[in-house]
Amino acid sequence: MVQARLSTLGLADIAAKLDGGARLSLDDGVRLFACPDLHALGWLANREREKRHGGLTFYNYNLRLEATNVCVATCLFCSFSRLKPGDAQAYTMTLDQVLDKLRQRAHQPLTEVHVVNGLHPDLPFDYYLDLLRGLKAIRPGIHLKCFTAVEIAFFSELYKMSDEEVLRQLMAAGLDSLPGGGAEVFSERVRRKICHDKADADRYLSIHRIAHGLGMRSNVTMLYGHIETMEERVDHMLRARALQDETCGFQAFIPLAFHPDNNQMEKLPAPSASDTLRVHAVSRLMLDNFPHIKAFWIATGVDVAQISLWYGVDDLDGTVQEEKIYHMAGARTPEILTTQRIRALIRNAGRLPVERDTLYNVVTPPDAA
Ligand code: V47
Repeated sequence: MVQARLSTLGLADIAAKLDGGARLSLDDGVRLFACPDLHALGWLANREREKRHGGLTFYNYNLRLEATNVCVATCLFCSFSRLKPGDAQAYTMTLDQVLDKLRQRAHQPLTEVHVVNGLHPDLPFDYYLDLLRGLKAIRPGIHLKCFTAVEIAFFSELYKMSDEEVLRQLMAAGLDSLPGGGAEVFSERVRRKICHDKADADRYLSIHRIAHGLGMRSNVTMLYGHIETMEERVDHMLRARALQDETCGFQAFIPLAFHPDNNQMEKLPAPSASDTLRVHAVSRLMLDNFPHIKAFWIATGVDVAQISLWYGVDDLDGTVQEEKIYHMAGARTPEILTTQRIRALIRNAGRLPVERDTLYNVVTPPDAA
């Protein structure tokens, strides 16, 4: 029956390509975005998801830390950054304040700390090295997923080192992997308009390439639902797919829904739930070499994240806690989801919850309580 619907929709050739394990093209991706039958699209994406993971759905026990929101970049979509250290609401935590966030959670079986910061013009490199060393000293086994490629590029310029040298020094201090932030939309047209004064797409991808070469894993994000075209979304996915062909270092692709409150793009509406489901589904279909498609529940909303588990998504990020970037941009999602709640929402969607660590080793299998 779905096959007949796909034929009526003019997508039989794409379904046949997927059946045969062939790759989808830019044109295929644009046609998928234009498909009015969201459920047919979800059916295709779910088939790809189940080929890789069956019903398994991954999450982790993590903590988000944002040590400073002082940032010299002027991204129009950002509600988090404050340009100058003296601005109202600008903050920079002392190292002890950052480390206390982890110390206070001694009772939590955390496996990951995810750190993202503004581009602070005045902090010494030692601040970041000491932050990594301090976090590892408190919890030697914890995985540190810290600093977007945009932050790495900024460090290279500020501290006058190559990107590789910056990464090597951070790794020696405890860095384990890179998060996917800062990718926005790779299109030069979009970047010129919404984030002209930070690392461009080539630099972002080059830093991930170097990180993979040094043995680290990373993620890629895509900020959608603002001024980008459907072609630009698919082009973004294809650039990520091309680097993955080279390095196999990416773990998850993470579409991020634009949140319009308290920023310079606040006249734009937030993306709809159907657009969110469509973006995740098309990501699963285009990114044949990415193991995981993640719905960041803070950004999608908990209910849509739950539904997305039938639209290509197999990962929900984690407990999160302390997130500021989305909550300052109007997110109404909770500040934390307990692991019990994540497991229940996965089960209630008819899927099997698996607690993973950052590298997708199983921590708690589906049949645990
Ligand atoms: O790069 C900023 C985005 C990103 C807004 O790697 C906004 O596992 C929507 O990258 N509306 C940072 N988005 C968060 C991020 C991330 C999240 C979850 C998991 C991982 C991972 C990475 O947040 C930024 C930017 O694209 N962002 N402002 C906004 N108003």
